[in-house]
Amino acid sequence: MTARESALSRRTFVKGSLAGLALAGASGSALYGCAPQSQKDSANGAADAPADQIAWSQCNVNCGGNCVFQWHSRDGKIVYMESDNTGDDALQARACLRGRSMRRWINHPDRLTKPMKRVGKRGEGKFEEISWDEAIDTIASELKRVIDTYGNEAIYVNYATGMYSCTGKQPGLRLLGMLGGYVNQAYDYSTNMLSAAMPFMYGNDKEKGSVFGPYDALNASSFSEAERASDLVVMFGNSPAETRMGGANAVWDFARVREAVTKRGGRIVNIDYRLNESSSGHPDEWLPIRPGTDAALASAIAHEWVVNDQIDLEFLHTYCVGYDEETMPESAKGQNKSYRAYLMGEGYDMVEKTPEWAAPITQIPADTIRALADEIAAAEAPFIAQGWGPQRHTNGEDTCRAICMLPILIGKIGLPGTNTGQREACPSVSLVGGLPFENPVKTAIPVYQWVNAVDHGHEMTATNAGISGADKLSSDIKLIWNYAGNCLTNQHGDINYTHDVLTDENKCEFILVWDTVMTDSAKYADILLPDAMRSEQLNMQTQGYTEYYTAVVVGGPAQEPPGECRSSYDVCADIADKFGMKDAFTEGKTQEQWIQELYEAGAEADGDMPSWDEIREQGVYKRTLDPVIGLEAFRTDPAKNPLGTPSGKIEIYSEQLADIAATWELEDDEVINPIPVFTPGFQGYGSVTDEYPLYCAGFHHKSRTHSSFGFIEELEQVARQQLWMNPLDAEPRGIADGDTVAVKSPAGEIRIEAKVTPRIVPGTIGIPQGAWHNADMDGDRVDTGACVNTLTTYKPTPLAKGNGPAHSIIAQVTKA
Ligand SMILES: Nc1nc2c(c(=O)[nH]1)N[C@H]1C(S)=C(S)[C@@H](COP(=O)(O)OP(=O)(O)OC[C@H]3O[C@@H](n4cnc5c(=O)[nH]c(N)nc54)[C@H](O)[C@@H]3O)O[C@H]1N2
Ligand SMILES: Nc1nc2c(c(=O)[nH]1)N[C@H]1C(S)=C(S)[C@@H](COP(=O)(O)OP(=O)(O)OC[C@H]3O[C@@H](n4cnc5c(=O)[nH]c(N)nc54)[C@H](O)[C@@H]3O)O[C@H]1N2
Ligand code: SF4
Ligand SMILES: [Mo]
Repeated sequence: MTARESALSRRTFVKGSLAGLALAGASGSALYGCAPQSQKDSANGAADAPADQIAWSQCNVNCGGNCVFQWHSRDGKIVYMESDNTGDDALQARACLRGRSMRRWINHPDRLTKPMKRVGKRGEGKFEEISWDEAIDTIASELKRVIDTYGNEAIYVNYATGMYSCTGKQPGLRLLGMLGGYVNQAYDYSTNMLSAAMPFMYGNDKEKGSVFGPYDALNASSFSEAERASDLVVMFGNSPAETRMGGANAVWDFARVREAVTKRGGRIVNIDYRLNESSSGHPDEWLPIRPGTDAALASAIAHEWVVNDQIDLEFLHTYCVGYDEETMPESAKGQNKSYRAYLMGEGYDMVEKTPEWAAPITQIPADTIRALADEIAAAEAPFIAQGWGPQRHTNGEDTCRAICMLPILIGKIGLPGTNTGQREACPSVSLVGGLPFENPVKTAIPVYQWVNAVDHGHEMTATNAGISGADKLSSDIKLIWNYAGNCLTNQHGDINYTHDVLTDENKCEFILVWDTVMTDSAKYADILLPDAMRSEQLNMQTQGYTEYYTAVVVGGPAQEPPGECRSSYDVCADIADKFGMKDAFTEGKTQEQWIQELYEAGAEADGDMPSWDEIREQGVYKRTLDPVIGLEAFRTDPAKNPLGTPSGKIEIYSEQLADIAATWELEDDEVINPIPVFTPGFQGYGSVTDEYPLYCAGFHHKSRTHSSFGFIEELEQVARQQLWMNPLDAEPRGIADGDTVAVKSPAGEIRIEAKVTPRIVPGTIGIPQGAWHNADMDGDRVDTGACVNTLTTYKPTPLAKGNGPAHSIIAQVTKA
């Protein structure tokens, strides 16, 4: 496909614009397949129905799709939505059912429409409407008080992903930066353990041109490359059909991968604790595995390859450090610390990692492990990819590296059709930037540590809590700025514990929440602001992080924001005014002017994007990217293109990790390993008890994006919040499909409907993450909303200090 894939869309486009939306002509609307009856009548001249106003927008939730919305409005009110119908239909970013329900969200009677202040206890959810003046005064004076009393490191901008656009969250960051800054966050909730651990293996060094990113196209190959040249796809906990659902999203790429690979006589193997929707209904092989044990499976496959002489020694000796004694760094030579010594039971735990060893851990029979080892070794171009489920465990830091050992050991890296073991690549191109901001504060906390930083930040250091940019925190967190996120409670770990920390007003003194509906996190606000949604203002966003195409969407507004909702840009400008900084904040520009300027800067840098006037007309600009092969340059010439590791090679053994393990303050059950070994982790393999005899893991659910859309009843009807449970576990408990059950973990208790199904490995239950927490927090705290974070325990992982407990839980289930 050519770069200017948008040519067709320009010809067929139905005109829409900012103020005074142009009316679509009857012939224009007839170009779209699914115009409603009144429109079709109008096109035929049968009735005199009013023509729609058209405005473009995008789905801004954090699923990475950034699917295209084409809003149809009448009398200034959205009436229905079409999705992307521009250009080549193989490249249409068509919205999934969630995106297509956005109108129900935007026009929901529960929309927040006025600023409010808390009148009850924190978390109780009692608020009183106030004026914007009062809200802005309070926010400005609290910011001033906290900065004057505790310094800027007492301000924390909570992790929040509900609004992807070039504005939205950015105005707040720009404002806070101008006020002296805020404590930064390292990593994210998506790839927390992987982002912390993988750079030790594949490197991260800007000067060497090897920068690590969990979403990048440097360390991973694209699905389009698998489609082009792979003959076997092995996926560990990766479900594009659920987590990248929209039109031009990876689910579509994956469908094409399946077609191409099977045509070549190859297969797709999906390793997951449940039969996920990416493989159900297809002839792929599902290998049910106990969650959190992928490193044991990888070790056993590796062991097979060693004993059958299927290892690529030449590759390991040329490109890697630490496979065997020959390539161990000086500091670790002669101590049986190589990866091979681990596999053969000559070092570390002194246990040989045979398939028979792995079988009871993983629940995968030894013969099946052997067959898989043979199949991968025999493939010409195995494409091995892991989703982010396996790393979102308490042993995730080792698991993600252990999976990457598979392509490394057989030298299937940097070659056509292969992948590095990471998730398939996402485009590294952003066509447009966001509102600029700069944070003078350089100190960062690992993202999952914020509750600890509220509770006892002053005790947190580089070696006991993973603080970076400084040796320690200078203050506890005293002010939380929470824009478009539900991570105060719902999406963070251990809601019951977090509630106790947040309700102590001596700890965090001020909480600002900015949302569109009354979420569980919003209940903890001291000031709660209503936001105008993207489709209610001029908006722009570049492509998401999941498709191998690049795009930019510019459009809106499709209707006026309800009540007193305003854009965050305008509100932040008013707060800046209280500090005498309005002009510096706005630079004399409106949000619309910023967006145009950002677009034009992107277009100029790209050289191929349409003009501002053109994009305002066509709404969408997109083009495909060429397939990429992860680490191809390194494979071709490792001397010229070294990795960003200290040795410039793939570090199977990391001296840096060995150093961290020796110098950090760790608890007895916290282990950091220089090589990727199998460790059970906290509430991992072997930790079940009589009281909590089941393993419990989570997964991302198709009826929501996290908690977003969680209140749209129609979506809940499509894919209900249910507990997955194998009949082998349900029957002895007298539980039948559809029963309401109680799930109890060491952290809390929920009520949920049981889905009794052989689609989950026995001994483990599965709960979709993101359901809306609903409990009497002054009473029994039993969560009838069935939010999985009522069950997770707040214990950050050893290296990343991350949200591994998200998928590592032990539990008991009883009939409620
Ligand atoms: N146990 C467990 N916990 C998890 C995970 C897990 O797998 N298991 N996954 C984790 C991951 S990967 C992530 S990314 C996080 C995500 O956690 P969050 O970033 O909190 O994501 P959402 O739950 O989607 O919350 C987004 C919020 O933004 C709001 N919003 C939407 N549009 C607008 C807008 O226009 N303006 C404003 N102001 N607000 C808006 C929504 O109403 C919603 O409250 O959750 C993490 N939590
Ligand atoms: N529909 C929908 N799409 C989304 C989101 C959403 O909430 N809903 N969230 C978006 C965001 S922000 C993110 S970060 C991504 C998340 O993307 P991922 O992190 O990849 O999603 P998960 O569902 O947590 O995990 C992927 C798969 O891993 C499996 N799994 C869990 N633990 C293990 C394990 O130990 N071993 C193995 N082999 N498999 C395991 C799960 O059953 C699941 O099928 O998705 C994005 N897309
Ligand atoms: S796939 Fe994701 S971005 Fe696309 S419409 Fe669905 S929720 Fe929105
Ligand atoms: Mo995420």
